[in-house]
Amino acid sequence: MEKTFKNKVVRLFEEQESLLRKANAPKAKSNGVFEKYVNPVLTRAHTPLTWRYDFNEKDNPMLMERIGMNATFNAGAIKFDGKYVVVVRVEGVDRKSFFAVAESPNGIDNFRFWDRPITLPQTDQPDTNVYDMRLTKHEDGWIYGLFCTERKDPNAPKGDTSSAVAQCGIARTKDLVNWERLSDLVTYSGQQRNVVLHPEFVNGKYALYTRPQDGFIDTGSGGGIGWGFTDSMENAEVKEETIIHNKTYHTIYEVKNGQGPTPIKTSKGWLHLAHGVRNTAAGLRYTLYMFMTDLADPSKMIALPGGHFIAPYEEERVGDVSNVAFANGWIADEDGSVKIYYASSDTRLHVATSTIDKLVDYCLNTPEDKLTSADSVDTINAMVDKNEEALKALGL
Ligand code: M1P
Repeated sequence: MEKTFKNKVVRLFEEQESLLRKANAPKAKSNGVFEKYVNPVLTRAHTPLTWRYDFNEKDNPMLMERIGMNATFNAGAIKFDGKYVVVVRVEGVDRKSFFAVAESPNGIDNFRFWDRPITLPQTDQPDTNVYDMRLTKHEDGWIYGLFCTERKDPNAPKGDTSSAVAQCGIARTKDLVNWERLSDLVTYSGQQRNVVLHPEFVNGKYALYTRPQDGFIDTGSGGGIGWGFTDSMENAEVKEETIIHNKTYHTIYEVKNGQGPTPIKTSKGWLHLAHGVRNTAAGLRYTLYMFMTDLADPSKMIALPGGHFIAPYEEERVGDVSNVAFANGWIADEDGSVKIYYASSDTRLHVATSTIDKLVDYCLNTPEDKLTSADSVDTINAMVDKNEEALKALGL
């Protein structure tokens, strides 16, 4: 084909189209709890070419990318108009994250970004960076997006150009296109990240999962998953936070933890997905864990399976921030299937599939972490004892 400018443009679109239409398939091996998939569902190569290239031949005769995209990760998720919709944290090469909607007909592949990123209205204190939106379809009729808004620390000493303050930004929408920005959440903790709105009123109030922290990276005396109430989402204020799941020595949530997506209601309790962080000689390791809380009191823990649920393995372990699995979105369908959108190493977005029945069974029947090696060995031995009988009964 003649290498005219137009031909080169056509080729770019064709190449991207074949990526966008690529079918996904479950990985060959599963632990029986969930299936991971062969391909990530969104990478930086999936971002629209019209965001990145100037297709005016006069202005860009060598057809070079003008606005680079670095990563597509940590996505909120919702079923909307029959489609699987994710609100993705897209990070440009300028390090700024922003939100963009992508949709898929089946939630597994064929994800396609909408034409433009979300235009997020500002408060009177403009955000420097925004990320990790949790979507909650609340019983008040709005879809809320709670996210982290990051700004330079006004109290940083002169010359300190990296200290930041994280707080919870709030926006709401009915169509995922037009967003109304509300005031940032007020709490009486130093900083907040990983704040999530519970989907139902609790005692007539809006209920929020919080993550109080003293500093931007170090949570200091904070770090657990908190719980608090606000009378209204306009000028939301949580006066008191109660920690419902604390960070704990020698666990996968030793350094900090945070609520993932909006919990899912089941007949046996609320299913929660969260992330836990531990330290290693190679830096922090982020994995995902699950727990269940009481139907009538969503702050009351009723099951806490030990260890991680999803961890970054194989190629997932490497990326901009290696050794990270993070999730702030999942979708439960009416047939009981669940799609979990998790990101690996702050770089790309994946899906894992399971069912409500499996996740409830996982939460209720996985042994707890009893916090010592000796107890872990006892737990394994109890399983071996039980299996001697079970395998005999199977004639094996
Ligand atoms: O880089 C890993 C994650 O770090 C932060 O999570 P947390 O608030 O628990 O420390 C967030 O910036 C998150 O986006 C990121 O994936």
